This record gives sequence, structure tokens and C-alpha cells, in this order.
Amino acid sequence: MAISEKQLQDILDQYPSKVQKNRRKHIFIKNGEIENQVIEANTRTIPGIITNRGCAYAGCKGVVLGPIKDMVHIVHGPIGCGYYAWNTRRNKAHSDDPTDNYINYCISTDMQESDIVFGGEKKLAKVIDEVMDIFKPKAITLSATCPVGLIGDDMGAVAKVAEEKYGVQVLSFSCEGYKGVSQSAGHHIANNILMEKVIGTSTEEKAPAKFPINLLGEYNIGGDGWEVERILEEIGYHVVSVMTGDGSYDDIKKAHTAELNLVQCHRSINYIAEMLEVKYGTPWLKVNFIGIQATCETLRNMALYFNDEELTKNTEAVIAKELSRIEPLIDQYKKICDGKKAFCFVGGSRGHHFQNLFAELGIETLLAGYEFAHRDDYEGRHVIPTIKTDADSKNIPHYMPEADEKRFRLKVSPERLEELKAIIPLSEYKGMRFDMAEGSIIVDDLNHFETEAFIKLLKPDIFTSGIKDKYVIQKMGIPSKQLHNYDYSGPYAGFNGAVQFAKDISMSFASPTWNFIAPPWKDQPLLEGKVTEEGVA
Ligand code: CFM
Repeated sequence: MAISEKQLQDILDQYPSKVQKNRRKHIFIKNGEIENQVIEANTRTIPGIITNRGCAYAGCKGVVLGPIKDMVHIVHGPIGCGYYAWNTRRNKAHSDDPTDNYINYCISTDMQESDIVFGGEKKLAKVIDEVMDIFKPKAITLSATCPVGLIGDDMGAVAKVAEEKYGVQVLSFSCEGYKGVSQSAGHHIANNILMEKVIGTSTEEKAPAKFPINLLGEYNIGGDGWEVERILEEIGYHVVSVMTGDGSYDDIKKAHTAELNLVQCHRSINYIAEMLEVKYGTPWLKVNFIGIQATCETLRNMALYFNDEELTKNTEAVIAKELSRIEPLIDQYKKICDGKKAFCFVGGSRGHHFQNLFAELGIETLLAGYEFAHRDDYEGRHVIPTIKTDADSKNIPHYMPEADEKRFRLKVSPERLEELKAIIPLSEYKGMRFDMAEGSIIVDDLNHFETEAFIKLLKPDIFTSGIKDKYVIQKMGIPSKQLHNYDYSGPYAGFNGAVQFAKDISMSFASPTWNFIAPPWKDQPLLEGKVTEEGVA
């Protein structure tokens, strides 16, 4: 179901002209006849607009660092920043030694007014002392929130003193919320320091088993990472590290021993993937474990990379076994899902990844987008050289290591690498637009007004999005499934995840609840109006 440019313009016409001009650049209707459909992305949200985005601190501490279970993550700031990031993302972690798993804790310096006036460094040092006294972790991270940067606390200096005092790594992250236009800035800040100070610090030179890989950009939401690891290990891969779902500091230190890096979430971790290639010569492969066919394709691409007869055989055997097991389970749900329409708007990767799973269930994606992704996540990596660096992106330090003299080693010959690049997505991501149907809508940083306007126009059967808009959508009589934390469910990745997702959304479709909700446009007289430069007309 395509919409016309006129229908899109009618929605935008409801904005004041300046806002309209801005938002127009963030939305397009897919048209395959146009070679470059440029979208504006990773720029500031217009002040006052209700966005779904988070902040740089959320991207650094919440997304990338938080899931590392055996480090203690201290939030330097007022208590709210810590409290509201406490266990809401459902990045699960399990440890054989429960005393070395801090995932359930929220540790904050609880800055008060007097700390803002007189400085919070002493309090931060005291919290580190307390953490060492109570937990004795092998490493600590310190994440800055907005006021820390505004008053100029020197977290790096506090970290240095603590490192000398306790002999453990204390990493300081200047990820103040305002450091970027969204959480994307925080991903980059976290990537830089993990690469500079943690990855490669193990003395291990070789992985202990064949086919060692790192799984990057997998955060084990609702157990996704566990399902992916189950499949990979059954085939015969050795997972060196996962960054960072159910992640371990000790494992991340060994990431240089992998022969291939898998990139699930391109947005949050493509920096580390690129840096590992430059420093150690390890290529990265864009993978997708969301959706049955996507999972099969990913496994086959990995087998092509390693080019080992036994591994290829195992790959096909596991795929065949899993498919015959799950097909009867999923078929019952396909009947319920078939013919439905979806909107899929998530942070930076899932807005794309889940479209495969929808398609497999017979659901068409009419509209999709990301909260904070960059142009390459929409248009493909080939646009990276053309992306302008603006004042906001200059806030984030650029870090790129050099090749490691001792450890840099080409994992496959340059000729073979070129051959492989022609058939599998090595160092490549084609972006969301490539996979979307003609006439579908692609929106960057969708806001609440547009959410309502597009729902009224296209009336989707399901809207997968986040907590900030979930209940607005449901009050319009449309089921909404959170794809950030999967509500209370999961996993949704891999084979078992596909079945779980199909079951969950089928339950939504089958629920009679929606019949009891009259969306606002059904029983309220609509007042038509227009806001112009001069006022309300
Ligand atoms: Fe990557 Fe993520 Fe996502 Fe993301 Fe996030 Fe997330 Fe997300 Mo919420 S790392 S970009 S910053 S896949 S927390 S696990 S669901 S917005 S689409």
C-alpha cells in the first residue's frame, strides 16, 4: 500500500513552515527509480517536538557498557539518571559465579545540590572506595551525566588515582547526555575507549578452538544473544566475545584472537568492527539473526567465509534440523498474521532487521525508521564519505588505532577477500532502503504528531516501537509491541526467537481488546485547522 507524495505533503502541511522544511528532509517514500534518495539523519531534533530518542549517556552506559556483567558501572550524576536506566533494557546476563555479576545493581553517586556547587569529585572517589570494599570487581566504568560536564568534574583524574590505589582498570567515559544529538554519540564514545583500553589487553595470542568469532552489536535483549550462541556453538564456532550482551570483561580483552567479527547492530558498534579490521586485520561480516531466512543466510555466509567442508556440512545440518523443528510451530501463527500491515520504528537497527521477520509471517511493512541512525543505516555504507561532519558530531573524539605490529595478520588473502566481498556482505551494509518495498515510507526520528498522522492515514494492524509511544498507539486501537525490550518476552532472535515473536504478535492480533477501543477519529468531531507563520488560521 503506497502513499502518494500529495498525502505526505498533506501531513507535513500541518506544521509551521520552518518545521515543515526541516521534517521534509527526514522522510521519504521509497522510489527505486531514483538512485540516491538522501535522508537527513543524526541531526538535532527540533526543540519541543516529542521525540523517542535518548541521550549520549544512554548510548554509552545504558547500551554498550551496561551489559558487561563483570564490571561495576558507576553513574556519576543525580540519582534519576541512574535510576531510570536501571534494568529497563532487559539486557540479560548470567554468570556461573554470581558474585562476579553486577548486572542487577544500579550504582550512582547521587549528586546533590551541594555537589553541583562545590564539585563531585570527592564523592565519586568515595563511591569507588565503597564499590571496591563491597564488590572487589576486576574493573570499573565511570559514566558522566550532563551536570558533571557542566561543572567540570575531572573524572579522568579520579579514575587514575583509583587505578593506582586498587590496581584495577577504572575507565572514565565523558558521555554527558548533551554530548550528541542522541544515544548514537554515546555508542561511539564507548566504542573508542573499549578499543583503546580493553580489547587486546589479554596476553592470549590464539583462540583455544577452531572458527573463533566475536559477536558484535548483540546485547542479549530478552535472551537474543543466548539463542544466537546456541546455534553458533552447535555448528562448531567458538564465540570469543559478545559485545556486549551477557558480556564479560575478560572475554572482551581477548577479542583480537577472533578470525571473523559478526556485526548484528551496525549502528552501535560499526566503529569497533572497523577498528578491529585496521588493528588486527580481522574482517567483519554484516549478519542478521532476526528472521528465519535471515538467520539461515547469515549462517551460510559465515560458512562461505571460513570455507571448511565440515563446517559447511554442519551448517546445513543444523539449518535443516532447526527448520523442520520450528516450521510446524510457526505455521499456526502465520495463519493469524498473514495479510496484516505493520509500522516498524525502532532505534538504530531493529527498524530494519524486524522487517524480514514480518515478511516471513506474511506481514507487509508500510512504514519504518530509526530514532537516531545515520545516513549509512538508511542508504548504505557507500554514502559514508559524503556525510558532512557537523558541530555536534565534532564533539565526539575521533579514534582510529594503527595496525598492531605483532598481531596484525590477514585472515584471508586479499584475492580471496575480494572474491568473498562479491558474494557476502563483508565490511558492507546496504541499509534499510535497499530492502524496503516501493512506496513504503522511511522516516528518521519519527515524532508523536507524525505517529498519529501516519496511523490515521494507513491504519496499520500492528506498530512495533518503544515505551514512549506504546500507549499512545494502543489508545488508537492498534496493538503495539515494544521492540526495544520486547515488553516482558523474548528471545526474538534465531530460530526459537522467530517462533516466540510470531506467538506474541499473534496473541496481540487475536485479542478482542482492540474492539473495545474507539480511536479518537471515530467518535470525535475533527476540528480542521492550520498553523501558519501568522498564527492559527
Ligand atoms: Fe543497536 Fe540495540 Fe538498536 Fe541500539 Fe537502543 Fe536497543 Fe534499539 Mo532500544 S544497540 S541501535 S541504542 S539494536 S536500546 S538493543 S532496542 S534503541 S534498535
